Amino acid sequence: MSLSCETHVAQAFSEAFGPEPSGVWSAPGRVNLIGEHTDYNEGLCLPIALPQRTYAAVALRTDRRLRLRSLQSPTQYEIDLEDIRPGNPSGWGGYAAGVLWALQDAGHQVRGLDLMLDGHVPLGAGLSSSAALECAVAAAVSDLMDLHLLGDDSARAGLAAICVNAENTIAQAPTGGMDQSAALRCQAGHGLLLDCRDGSVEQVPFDLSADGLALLVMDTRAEHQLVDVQYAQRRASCEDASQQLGLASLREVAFNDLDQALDRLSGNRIRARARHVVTEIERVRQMVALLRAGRLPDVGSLLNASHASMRDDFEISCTELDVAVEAATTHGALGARMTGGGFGGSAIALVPADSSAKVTSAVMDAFSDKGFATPNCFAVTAEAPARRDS
Ligand code: GAF
Repeated sequence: MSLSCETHVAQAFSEAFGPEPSGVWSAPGRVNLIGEHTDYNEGLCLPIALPQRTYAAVALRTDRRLRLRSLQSPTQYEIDLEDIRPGNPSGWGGYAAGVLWALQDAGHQVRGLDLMLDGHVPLGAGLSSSAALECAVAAAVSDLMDLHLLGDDSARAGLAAICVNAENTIAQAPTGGMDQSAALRCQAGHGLLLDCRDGSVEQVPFDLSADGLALLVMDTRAEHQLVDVQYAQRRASCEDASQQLGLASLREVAFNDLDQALDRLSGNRIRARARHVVTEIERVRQMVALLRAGRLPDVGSLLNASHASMRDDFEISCTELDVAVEAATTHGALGARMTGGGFGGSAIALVPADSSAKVTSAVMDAFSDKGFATPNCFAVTAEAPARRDS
């Protein structure tokens, strides 16, 4: 009989540290259904929490030392809370230790801890394994230190902001915050409509089985160079565009005023970046309206338009992602798009459930024809946010 994920990580904790952990917490990876590179533009996005989760077995210590272990990495960390700073520790330890640092930065009293991680969110697949790690650790620390940050949505919004600070400041990744909100604030069976201007959320029904549909993740296994640099460049271009327009962010450009706004920007490239953001926010609105009207099967063209916008205007796709989307849509998917930061990682396809196998094999064949690595294709549903498991 196979062990549950909770039992497995708890046993690994005991083998590494001796006693049993105080408990096990977990947080999910995410796919974003639509609304890409909108979060740092104060826009809208619509992620779901994945069934794939990262598990953290944790016990508090009486001193201020952190001992960090992972079943996915031979790297071990031992560090005092006082020594955590931007870039230190580096690697995955920065995401875990960064959460302790950010909790202190937010004014909470924290202590040292022993931590064993077991990550089931595919790494490097653009499915937010790092946010899942941060949020599993944050959930554990909140419970163990009685911080009460895992309660209602407003408490969870505060904890998400702390995890974003950890990622931006200690792990030094200039990301926008969607992923931590997804891991902490999504609900099963729903997409999370996140308004990144004021942090408010709405739960939008996302019931694939009611319509006989499935959502396929196609992890291309493509990892391209300079992803971090490219992400930062896109962010800088958006800031440049909003500055040229004299606006706080591109969110302030109304969709109906897009053409006039584009006329006021200098350079085709920056116009294309702004066009992606403004049209993508509008696509989120349209998709939410369709979902609320019970018209999930009709969202395919929005997914396709989103992909085209990321490929042509925001230029964050890559050949592998384009091939996956093209193969899926020509073999029965209702729509498909890359998801996440881009330059590799995963695409998603909305498919009739009885066409899943056909679409998957079409994608595999297309990759094989091109000589690409074999993609990892699997169906996902909208699942629960970060929680205590045992
Ligand atoms: C990555 C980032 F972490 C998010 O903040 C978001 O910008 C996303 O890329 C693109 O939508 O996942």
